[in-house]
Amino acid sequence: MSDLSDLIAYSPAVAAARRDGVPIVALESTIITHGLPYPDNLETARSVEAVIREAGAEPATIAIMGGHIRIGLTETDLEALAQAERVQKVSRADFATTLASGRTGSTTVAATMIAAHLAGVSVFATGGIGGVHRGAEDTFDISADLEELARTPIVVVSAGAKAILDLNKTLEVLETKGVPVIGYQTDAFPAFWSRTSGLPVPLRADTPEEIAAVHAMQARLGMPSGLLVANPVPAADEIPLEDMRGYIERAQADANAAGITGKDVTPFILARIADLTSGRSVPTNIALVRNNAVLAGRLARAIAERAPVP
Ligand code: PSU
Ligand code: MN
Repeated sequence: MSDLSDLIAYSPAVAAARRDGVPIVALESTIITHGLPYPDNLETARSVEAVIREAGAEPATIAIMGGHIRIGLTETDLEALAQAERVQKVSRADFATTLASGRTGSTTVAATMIAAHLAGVSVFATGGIGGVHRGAEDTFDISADLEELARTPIVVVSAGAKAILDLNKTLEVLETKGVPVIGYQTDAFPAFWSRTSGLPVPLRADTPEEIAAVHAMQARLGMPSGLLVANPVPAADEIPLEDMRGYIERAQADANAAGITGKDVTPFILARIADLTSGRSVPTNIALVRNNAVLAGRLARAIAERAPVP
């Protein structure tokens, strides 16, 4: 690949971590601009960065700003992003356009994977990935996150896919595309706010070292795909699926009635669920992201401690 160093801008903290060999964990920014309301979004971004540092790694929140792929944001950047309105939500399809235009874009799971890979970061913590939407047989609405997992070798730590999706179809597509889906200390595929979706998870690991070994083996085999780690929300923070089901159906029906389509669907439904649950879903969302960040920090260390892939 051509030299991209003029396009990539590391924050001072991330540049220092690279110099000192501290493992780095990527974080997305769409969750800040489109996933959570202000000021919960800013508080979450800060606390997620803090737990990664506690785990002995350096957080790198990723965004596109001023014609640069920003790897790591300063406190001032984070504050600006958390309060900004009408920020572009960037996936693979609009990555180049946003970068070329000089506008600000927040990165989805797919775009964060692209940026992390360009920056040599292999572990990424998020809340939940995008997937196959309910009714996709009519709308064809399938998140670009799934395609990215098939083609970019990043370990993505999630609480599964958002329960607003068709989780069964999401798992089917991941299998078709050759993406390992590994339950962390669980045999059930988690459903974001809930510890279990009732669906089995295809693979299981009980330690970060096991996951690091799978990542290394995929690299050795020249397999291009990423790896999805499904880490259930802590029991103390979960909202059981039975409680969520009604809210999800209502939010989906509201989205349909309001004629919401395309990339607005996910943010609309998440905001609607926050309203319908009177904010109860938001603390759970924050707890699961923090929980994923802790595991991602441990994973980044486990990967760094392995002998480099020949
Ligand atoms: N998880 C959250 N909130 C979010 C998202 C994930 O808790 O806002 C974002 C992620 O950035 C994910 C995106 O990549 O939603 C998926 O959007 P779409 O379905 O349009 O691909
Ligand atoms: Mn979509």
